[in-house]
Amino acid sequence: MEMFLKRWKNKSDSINIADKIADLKKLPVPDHVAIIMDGNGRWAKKRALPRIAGHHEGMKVVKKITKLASNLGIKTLTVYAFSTENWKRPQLEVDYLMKLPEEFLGTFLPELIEENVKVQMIGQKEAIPKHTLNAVEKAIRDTSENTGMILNFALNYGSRAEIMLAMKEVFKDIKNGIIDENQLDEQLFSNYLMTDGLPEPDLLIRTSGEIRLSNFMLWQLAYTELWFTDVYWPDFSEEHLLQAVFDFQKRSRRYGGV
Ligand code: V07
Repeated sequence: MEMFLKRWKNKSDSINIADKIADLKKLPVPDHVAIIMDGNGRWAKKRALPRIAGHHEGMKVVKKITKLASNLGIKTLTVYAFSTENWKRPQLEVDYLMKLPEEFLGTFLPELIEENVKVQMIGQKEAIPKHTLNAVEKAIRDTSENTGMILNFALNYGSRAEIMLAMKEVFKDIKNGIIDENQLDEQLFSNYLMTDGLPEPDLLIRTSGEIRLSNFMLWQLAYTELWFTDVYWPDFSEEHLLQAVFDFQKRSRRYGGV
């Protein structure tokens, strides 16, 4: 009996979600969604688990949300996996985090290829351990011909560092006569950012009740709709993403109506 109820519940849940996806697709969905996946440590603490248990649970949620985003027709999903500030965490926690890309891709890369997802990354590669970078770069190579959703990992990413690096490249190109300083405008400058080629996010989601940007995509978020929830990232469900997209469409209708 319990088994039957559980199966029935799951079935009705998924029908419900399929209906919601179909409904949301009747209106424009955001092309680019960016997510600050906060609250993994707090999720673990609440359950008296080690912080790494929260990170591991959070990684599983990335897989679930990637699949849904792809099904919704979102063209780019950027997820903030590791900030330049995160190096300050205890060494063992950093070591664990740096194994997550390998674990994620070890089980999920075949599915990403199957789903036609293209993996990319933004962030400074230099400080990332070789074993981590090798796994990420293999995923980027193996999916480079894919034409579906771009899954963009922000890994060792910080927005001010990104802007400073861009500025230095601009100076270098001006000095070497590759560009003229009179040519420099917002459009040309944005080509020097790590997000070159990607549209700016239409929707930013941040979990876990923090109402800040925390050095994430400062340039790119200038016109982005912001959506916050108190839910910890490991508790973020399909319903939450559907709600965020629904709210985004509601706002677009309000401002879009002439
Ligand atoms: C990380 C899980 C999600 C919550 C935030 C912190 C912990 C997926 C990746 C990943 C990164 C690159 C890649 C494939 C997967 C990841 C880190 C942390 C460092 F190519 N989740 N996740 N990387 N968390």
